[in-house]
Amino acid sequence: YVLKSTPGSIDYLVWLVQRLERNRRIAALVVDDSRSARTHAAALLGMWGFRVVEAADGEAGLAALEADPAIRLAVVDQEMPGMKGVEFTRRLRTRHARDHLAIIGLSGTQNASLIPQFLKSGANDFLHKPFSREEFFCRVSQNIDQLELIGTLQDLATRDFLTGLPNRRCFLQQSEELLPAMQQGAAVTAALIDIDHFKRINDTWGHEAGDHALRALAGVISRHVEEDHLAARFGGEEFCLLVPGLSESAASDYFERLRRAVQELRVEIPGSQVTLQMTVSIGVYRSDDAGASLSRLLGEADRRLYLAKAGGRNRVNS
Ligand code: GH3
Ligand code: MG
Ligand code: MG
Ligand code: MG
Ligand code: MG
Repeated sequence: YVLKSTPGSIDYLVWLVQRLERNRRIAALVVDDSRSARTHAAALLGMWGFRVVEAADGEAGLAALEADPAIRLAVVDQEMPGMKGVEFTRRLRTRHARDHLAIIGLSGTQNASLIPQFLKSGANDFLHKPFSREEFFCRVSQNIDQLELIGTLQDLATRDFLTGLPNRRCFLQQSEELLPAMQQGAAVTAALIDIDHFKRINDTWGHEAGDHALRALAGVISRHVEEDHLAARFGGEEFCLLVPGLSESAASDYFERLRRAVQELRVEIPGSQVTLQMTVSIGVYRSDDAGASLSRLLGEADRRLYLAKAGGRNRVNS
């Protein structure tokens, strides 16, 4: 990790406090059969703010990880009775990907082939015992920084910047993944939601007011959906939904309620006296054909959206 400023300066203290605050939200697992080595590593991690979970062997380590999803770092000794560190690492990686968990191998031996074995088994890094405090902190911090960076990049790649909803790419990927399970014995409903005459809102009140309207609509949609419904900003002023398990009448009620909630929405534009209103047109396609593809569902919803627009807007067409 990169030390941002001189130790002892105020900047340094601020950096240190931020680091401790961040680490407090993260749990670290130490897997080592030697009680003294385990306690030492745990104490160092504790000093850095981490909540520490200890395990004396591989089986206990695997159980700890299953029980505690807050664990984002595992420090793993090689020489242990039963499962060795390399084998433990291999087993961890089948369940916990690199974007969720960092693994640091540990060993006191000088066996040169051990480091590549750890790395090939999925470890991010390696430390020789005994290690200095400073090296330990550097390696731990660098690995946690990397996890954080991956998280930030994943967020940027999957979330729509303006509204905070999943973006189109994320929606398509998740839908492709979840659609087969959704279609098991249940109908799936796809919908496209498009703001009516949105260009007029931009033209009349400015692009920034338009952005407020988009965020407000995203808020309405977010509050409307339930946990197993997929919602996203599909692009521009168009949003999409994929909802499993609705009967025909439940689907029409669901989208009619959404349409009405948008119609009743009042969007205050900060710094002006303007309060915006908007309406949406919604194209809905419900299918209980378990083989219906995502592109078919969305294509049919789009056709129905077009009809809702042609029919006068501010309506649900299914
Ligand atoms: P219709 O009822 O037929 O859908 O009319 P419309 O005006 O809503 O549709 P049109 O496709 O003509 O215009 C969509 C507008 O949405 C044009 C574009 O500038 C605007 N838009 C797209 N993305 C954004 C955005 O992120 N912010 C703002 N403010 N406007 C956007
Ligand atoms: Mg050991
Ligand atoms: Mg259009
Ligand atoms: Mg529109
Ligand atoms: Mg549009």
